[in-house]
Amino acid sequence: MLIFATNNENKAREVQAILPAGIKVSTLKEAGIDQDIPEPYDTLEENALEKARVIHRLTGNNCFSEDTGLEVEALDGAPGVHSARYAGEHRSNEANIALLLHNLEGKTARRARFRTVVALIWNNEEHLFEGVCTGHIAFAPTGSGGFGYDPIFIPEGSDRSFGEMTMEEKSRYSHRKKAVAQLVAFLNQVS
Ligand code: ITT
Repeated sequence: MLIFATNNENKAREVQAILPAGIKVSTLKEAGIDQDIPEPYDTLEENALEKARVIHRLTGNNCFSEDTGLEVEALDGAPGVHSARYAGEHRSNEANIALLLHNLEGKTARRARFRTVVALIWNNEEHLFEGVCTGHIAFAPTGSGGFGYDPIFIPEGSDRSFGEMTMEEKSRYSHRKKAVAQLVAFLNQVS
């Protein structure tokens, strides 16, 4: 069994749609694990590893996790690793988006990127994979698809936000798709 150590159902849905049929993954919920995993560190890499380590210690299973951040150039990389709690501990997507748009008011330079780090523990060894999607922050939210910051992120090569895309369309550009593609390549090599 390979466990995906996440409590975020949107992430789980996206990752499961990306994985080929031959790679079977259980989410924490499916594995019957009810555990809130801390993300105490200042880098995506350390947080992703910590999540995978907690679940590996608990279950002894091969497992992976991922940590994602939205890095905005004009804000020196913020919200970055703090993306989930940008507007406070209540982790509200609407409040996070409102604060980000507020902090970018009057700024025309709106380049940004999503970065996903996948941490895999496979036969007691740790591996990291990274996926980046560059684009820019819109002036207002559009669409009701996706999750998190999707309604205000327009990937390079499109004029629509992730919020306006289906999951399959988002995956053509996405940070998560690129990181998971590397995970899949690794798993195909070793299994
Ligand atoms: P885990 O259980 O996997 O830790 P999480 O919800 O805590 O799930 P993250 O810390 O990785 O996930 O997410 C950081 C923030 O970035 C959070 O506000 C998400 O909504 C947002 N986010 C992550 N991936 C995103 C994506 O593909 N599109 C838009 N927003 C995203």
